[in-house]
Amino acid sequence: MIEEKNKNLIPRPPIIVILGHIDHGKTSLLNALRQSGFTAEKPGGAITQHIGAFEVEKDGKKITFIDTPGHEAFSAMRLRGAKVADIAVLVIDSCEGVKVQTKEAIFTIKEAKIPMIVVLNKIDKIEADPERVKRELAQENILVESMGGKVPLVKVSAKTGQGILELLEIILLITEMEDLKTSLFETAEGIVIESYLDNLAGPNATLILSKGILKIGDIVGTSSSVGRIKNLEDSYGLNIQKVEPSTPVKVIGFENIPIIGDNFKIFSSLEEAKNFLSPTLNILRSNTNDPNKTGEKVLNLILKTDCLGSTEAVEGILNKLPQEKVVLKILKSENGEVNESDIKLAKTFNALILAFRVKISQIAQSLNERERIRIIEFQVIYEMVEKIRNLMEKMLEPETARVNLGKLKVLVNFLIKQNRQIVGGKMIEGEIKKGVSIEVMRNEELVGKGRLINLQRNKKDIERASKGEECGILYEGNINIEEGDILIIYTEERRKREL
Ligand SMILES: Nc1nc2c(ncn2[C@@H]2O[C@H](COP(=O)(O)OP(=O)(O)OP(=O)(O)O)[C@@H](O)[C@H]2O)c(=O)[nH]1
Ligand SMILES: [Mg+2]
Repeated sequence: MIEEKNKNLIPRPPIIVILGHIDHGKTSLLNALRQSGFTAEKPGGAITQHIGAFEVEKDGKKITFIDTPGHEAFSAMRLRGAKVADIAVLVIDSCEGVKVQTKEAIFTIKEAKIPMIVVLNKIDKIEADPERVKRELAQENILVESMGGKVPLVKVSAKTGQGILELLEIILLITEMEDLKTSLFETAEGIVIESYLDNLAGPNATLILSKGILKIGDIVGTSSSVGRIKNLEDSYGLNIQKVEPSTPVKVIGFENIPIIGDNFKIFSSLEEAKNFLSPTLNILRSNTNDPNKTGEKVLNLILKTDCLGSTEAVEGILNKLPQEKVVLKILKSENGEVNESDIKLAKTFNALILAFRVKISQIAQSLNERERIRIIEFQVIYEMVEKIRNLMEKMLEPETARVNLGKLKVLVNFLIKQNRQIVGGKMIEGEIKKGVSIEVMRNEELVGKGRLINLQRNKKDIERASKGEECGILYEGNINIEEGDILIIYTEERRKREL
């Protein structure tokens, strides 16, 4: 029986996950690997905020690459990438060396128990110091081949193309050793790599099959969504009729966006697929009422994002903000453009709308001309986080900090007119300057408070007077100042409170 089954097994292309610290050149490397002239999803240098899957062909052999973001907020995406992959490529900037997310990636790769290839990128730069990076890797218990270890290392420049062929060859070599097999005769199943809501085409998902063949017209289901496949698109944007294991494919036909990381299967009917839907799904999305959040003030938020991966990252990073003083409450978190009901909800709960990589619908825009709900549109996660942090800090009462500047001994009171007086005196400590507040001390007791209106010497305005100097002041306050009084000069600064 087993033998019979084995006969059906055929080799399948390897799935390679590209991991590494932010900006170390993962997406650039992938572009270089594709070397096909196709423009990538994002220009080099922009922060990757999505997982991307692409297929590359070398000597007639297919290889699937999964690009992951290096920003700290996306650890869940990196983890998922490593879970579906057969081999990991750890990209390290040869000038920067091992960084926080490099270490995280090493941990993730070890957890996934998959072979690793170290790529030292940006080798074209004069600051490149591969030997230092190798030593840093050794400290993380990664011994590369030239250091007597087993982990292959390739020096690469995504910019010039140096080392790219060598990397492809190493990948194919490891693939042969891994002996990756699949069957085309079993019912198709696999994993959801990415999903998002396209305003025109509807729910959109990128899938990778582990076995079987997926065709247009098939009924697919995950624990979160079902649908009949209307369209299949390969990683070059070309429409295809069917797809085999390991090749990433964009699928249109799901009734709503499936959760990324979910497994999918083929069903014989929509009813059967719907039975597979998880009844506990909503629990997953209601993570906002954390009892640990105790702050006395609340900032209500409505979160609109382009895909579930973004939702997860944005929620994750918002939850990391300190919330002892101001609590962030996410009223609703959803994929898709900002719509009329978001504006209405925001109005009811005095909420702020965060729009991450999504548009605002026409109707919502015109409604908002009247409602004037604050909508923050953003493309880059950490810029948004700083904005929210600022808004939270603005909600806190400012702290006033008192700074004592000096003391003046009153020698004479020239004139009293209502609550204003002209007083002459000598600075016995520190200094006095315009804009200060004044406390009046008599026999070491506080008898009154006021402020400085003007400062003069010899009837001319001056900016300041220091210890030992005499000056005349125009004082406004609630007490008649007498000869011999000591005036305490101080300022009160209002400081923004921190979270
Ligand atoms: N000189 C040089 N610059 C490179 C090389 N590879 C990438 N870069 C530059 O490094 C910057 C970051 O490159 P990306 O490919 O966006 O880096 P990334 O690792 O995908 O970044 P995230 O996805 O945000 O984690 C860009 O400005 C690239 O042009 C290289 O081999 N040589
Ligand atoms: Mg990138």
